[in-house]
Amino acid sequence: MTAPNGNFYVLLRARGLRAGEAPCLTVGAWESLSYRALHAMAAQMADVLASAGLRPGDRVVAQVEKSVANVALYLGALFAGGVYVPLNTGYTAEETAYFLGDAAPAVFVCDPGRLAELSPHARQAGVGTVFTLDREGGGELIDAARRAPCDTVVAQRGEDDLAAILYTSGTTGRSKGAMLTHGNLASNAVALNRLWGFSSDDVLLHALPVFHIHGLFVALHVAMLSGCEILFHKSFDTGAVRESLARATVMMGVPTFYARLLARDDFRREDAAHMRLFISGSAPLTQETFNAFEARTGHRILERYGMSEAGMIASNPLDEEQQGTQDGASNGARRAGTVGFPLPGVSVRIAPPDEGSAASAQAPTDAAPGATPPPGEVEIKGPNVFKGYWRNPEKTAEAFTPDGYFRTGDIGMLDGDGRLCLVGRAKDLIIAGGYNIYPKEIEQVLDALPGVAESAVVGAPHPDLGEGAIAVLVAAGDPPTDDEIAAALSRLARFKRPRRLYYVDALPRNAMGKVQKHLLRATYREAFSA
Ligand code: MLC
Repeated sequence: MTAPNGNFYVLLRARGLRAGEAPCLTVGAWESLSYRALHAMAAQMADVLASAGLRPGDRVVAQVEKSVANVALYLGALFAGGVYVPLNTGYTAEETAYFLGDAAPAVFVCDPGRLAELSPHARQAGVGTVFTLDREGGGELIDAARRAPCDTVVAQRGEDDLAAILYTSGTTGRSKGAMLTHGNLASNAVALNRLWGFSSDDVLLHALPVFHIHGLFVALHVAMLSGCEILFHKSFDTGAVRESLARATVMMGVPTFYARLLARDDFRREDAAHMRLFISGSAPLTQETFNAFEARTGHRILERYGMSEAGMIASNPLDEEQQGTQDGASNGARRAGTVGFPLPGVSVRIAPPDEGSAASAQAPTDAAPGATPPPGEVEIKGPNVFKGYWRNPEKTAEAFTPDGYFRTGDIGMLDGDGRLCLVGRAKDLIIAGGYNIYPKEIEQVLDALPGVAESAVVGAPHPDLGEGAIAVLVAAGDPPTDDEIAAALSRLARFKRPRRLYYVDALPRNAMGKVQKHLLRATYREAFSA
């Protein structure tokens, strides 16, 4: 007897083919691709990848703009049993070279405009085939796919086999690839689809990038499992999004989406009247935005919590009335300041705050409703949790507790009802507009500059992006010119570059010599208020 195919694509395809001619991806006002057509395109992509030498388990690195063809490429990679590795299109050639070297893909797909600068790096990394795909979804890849048959058989995969690698930068050293399995993707997609009440009557407004877990997995998987229509925006444009709300029923976004909608005077209650649900994630949603959005539209934004290593972990309830406490009283309201309850099957516990120090002999406390342990690092276990970091057993071992919980690096607490509230981060991380920025990476570039003795990069509250990066420098002799600093930072993607620079005589340090970043955050908290 053959084992059932654990390839997550089997499930997506079955639901998609059931939806048949129903619209799947709608771009602009008219152009709609049906579920049947999208899955035919995915089969053709799979054939092209396999013909290029891709074998199950091989990586496909994609660094392309958002397009329908990009979605078909992702599905085609799963179909062929490949491991999909999406990259932010903002990465510089130097950054991309690192990812190619680390992932060692059989196939790399990039924008034709960047082919000349990236193909030497692909060659050096031993990439077998490079295809181009442009922002309109045209290029060699799609040309080849159009000529390919669409009767390919979905590659056999086990639930524990890799489906994707998502790179996340680290607090030290280079980026690590979080390995997600077919089982990880399936468990999360099915749980969220139910939890958020998706049906084929929904219309999802999709304006997120598709190189991150939020836009690629959470949004697309949940919608595709229900066979609903997806209004596929290339990027977040408030005017276009406001217009689309009249046709949509659900939107998923980062807090910046909500802040930008609220910044428009013409965004009114009527605009959101057709919507059943607004979901926010990837960065903390402020109480102010939550309240202002409710006052303006009558909608209480549903905040959820996740990360590349674990997909979604917790979510506020969909139903404002039905979620009951142990004693049956209603506590269902989506609450600002909490990310809700752990997803079904996901265990969340809070490690003692000083875990690892000599003073801590206490074992972590289990998440028991009714108890209110003090804040500590959030640790999780469940079918959503990744398999480890790609080719990095050391970082993998560090990331898990001896009893198999993943250390998230976020500081949180569980309230008496079992809701998770995040209060800070153990890891040194800035989240700007939903993009993670790791200060260490920027500090290394600044510290290497002649004229810089040392630097510290921290986040300051930013009205649009939530947080913005600022750099505090200590000069050694003549400080570098603005042009020298800009030239050095040009090695990094633009979104990572600090938006403000300050000079000080010395960085504040504690008795152990560690830079006290909380003091810098306090000193520069008004950096973006002017
Ligand atoms: C763009 N820029 C940013 C930025 N986005 N800088 C810091 N942070 C960001 N998020 C910079 C660009 O480099 C550029 O710099 C300038 O801003 C204008 O670029 P743009 O492309 O015109 O920006 P815009 O369209 O306004 O984009 C902002 C945004 C976008 C918020 C709409 O960043 C976005 O879609 N964010 C969503 C990110 C996301 O999906 N995250 C999910 C991660 S998954 P210059 O120098 O050229 O002017 C995850 C797990 C989970 O976290 O739980 O979901």
